[in-house]
Amino acid sequence: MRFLLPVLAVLLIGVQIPARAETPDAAALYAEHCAECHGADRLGGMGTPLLPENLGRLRKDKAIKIIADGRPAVQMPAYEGSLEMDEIKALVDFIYIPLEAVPQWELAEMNASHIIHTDPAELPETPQHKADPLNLFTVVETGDHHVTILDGDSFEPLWRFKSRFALHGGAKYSPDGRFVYLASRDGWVSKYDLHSFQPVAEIRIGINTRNIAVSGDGRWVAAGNTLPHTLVIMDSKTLKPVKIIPVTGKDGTSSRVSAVYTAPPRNSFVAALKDIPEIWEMSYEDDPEPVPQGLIHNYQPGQEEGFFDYGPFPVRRIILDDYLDDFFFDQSYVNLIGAARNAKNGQVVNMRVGRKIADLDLSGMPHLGSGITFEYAGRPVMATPHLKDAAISVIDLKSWKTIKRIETRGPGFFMRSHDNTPYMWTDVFFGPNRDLLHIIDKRTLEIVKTLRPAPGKTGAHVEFTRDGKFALVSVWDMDGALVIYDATTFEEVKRIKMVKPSGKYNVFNKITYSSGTSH
Ligand code: DHE
Repeated sequence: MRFLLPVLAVLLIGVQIPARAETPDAAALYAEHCAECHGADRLGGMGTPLLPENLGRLRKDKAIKIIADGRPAVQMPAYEGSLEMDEIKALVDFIYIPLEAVPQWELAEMNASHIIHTDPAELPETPQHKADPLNLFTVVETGDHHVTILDGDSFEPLWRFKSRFALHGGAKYSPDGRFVYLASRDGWVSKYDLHSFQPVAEIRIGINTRNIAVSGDGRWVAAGNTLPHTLVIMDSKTLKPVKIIPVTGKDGTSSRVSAVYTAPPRNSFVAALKDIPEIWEMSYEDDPEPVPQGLIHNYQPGQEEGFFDYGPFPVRRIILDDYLDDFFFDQSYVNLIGAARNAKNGQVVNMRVGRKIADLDLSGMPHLGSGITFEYAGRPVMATPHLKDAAISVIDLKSWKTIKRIETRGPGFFMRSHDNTPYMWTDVFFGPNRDLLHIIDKRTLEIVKTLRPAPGKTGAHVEFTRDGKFALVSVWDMDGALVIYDATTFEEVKRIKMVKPSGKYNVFNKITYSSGTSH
């Protein structure tokens, strides 16, 4: 008993957890937990900007849930357990406070950032290296923000250079494959010469950027921003902006851009928008037809002003009943297949008639930017992984019905194939099996082989050589590698050390818009 009393006293004091007197210091919490990815100034970095202008459609209770549970699809960790609920709520209140002044990013700011590294007139006419210029790969190493240009025949790195911080999205090439354009999440667009391995030009066209596209005729580069809400068209030679298009709906709502792609047979750029249920198409023809902005039957003669958008790059709006997050075209570029992240269905929009023509059974957050198309049983089909389902959906591009859901060992991010291989490859990006890659036979839609390039490390993002004979895979780790497989025997042929390599892009496959690769 003599010993028990002090023990009891300690226990009693111990169980009285003092309530935190002070309210959480949201700014300090933000600096500690969020700034690294979302930017010290909340303007975005690896993660999206955290400003009321960008959180528009996200309710506060949903934001609380996201911080508590995390968002595995975007690699955001869960904070429940490491933060108290009042701290999470304070953080949410903090990110909804408008900045005193959101930095402007208009023509003046863009021009002030513009750099010409090499005068385009002084670039050599022919390649200054012996490699096949159309079988080069641009490999993005996100771990230390570098890019490696790899010879696709010898698999020897030819040039490694420091890139802008946090490149995201596919590398885009000029139609002849000579120049590569890269975009960073914080708005930098950079152009490099693959004949002489030197930078040509750079410009910061936004504070936070989604992605870029190069026109089918090679004359223009388009960028879609999330901050500010703009689409920017640049002259591809110098990257000088030629048009800034504010992204505003008919009711005045402004919107982030979800993605912009080029549609070569249509001579246009096409963009999906995150906060306005519209698709925008911008013709890059020399003398484009003016595009009506109102309902044609409301048109009164003499009402031209404000009723038509006159070129260059006039905006044709296709009105939808849902927002689109990401999309993908069929090989004809007539049909756009889109998905909204929260929606249960995908939707098919016919670009000729300018309206939705079908819904798709696509739950589980399909990652459509990674979709591929091929022939199955004499019919065109598409296949896409899902960020939240352990499955690949295969959809008939004529009937728009799902013909198979191929069960996988976990949700995947990327998928690839090539016209010269009967197989498609996909990763298992999330979950305990993230070190696996599946190889699926396009003729049977069955998994025929599962590879594990580096046990315990994410194996992801496949790309084929120009001839389709080899498949290159990233070991997505700081102590990572690029692993090259024989695409017929699935045997490893080479392993090159790299620092968290992410995407890799073969010049030929990209410029020919191969059905097995991203466009
Ligand atoms: Fe991506 C491409 C959207 C998170 C790596 N990603 C794309 C594209 C879009 C997109 C619209 C097509 C752009 C293009 O090529 O022109 N990505 C999104 C998201 O909405 C999402 C889920 C959330 C976000 O933060 O933006 C997202 N993406 C990621 C990542 O976390 C990844 C894995 C790592 C990273 O680098 O940020 C990632 N995304 C990639 C890669 C591509 C890509 C490697 C190019 C794929 C290709 O083969 O073309």
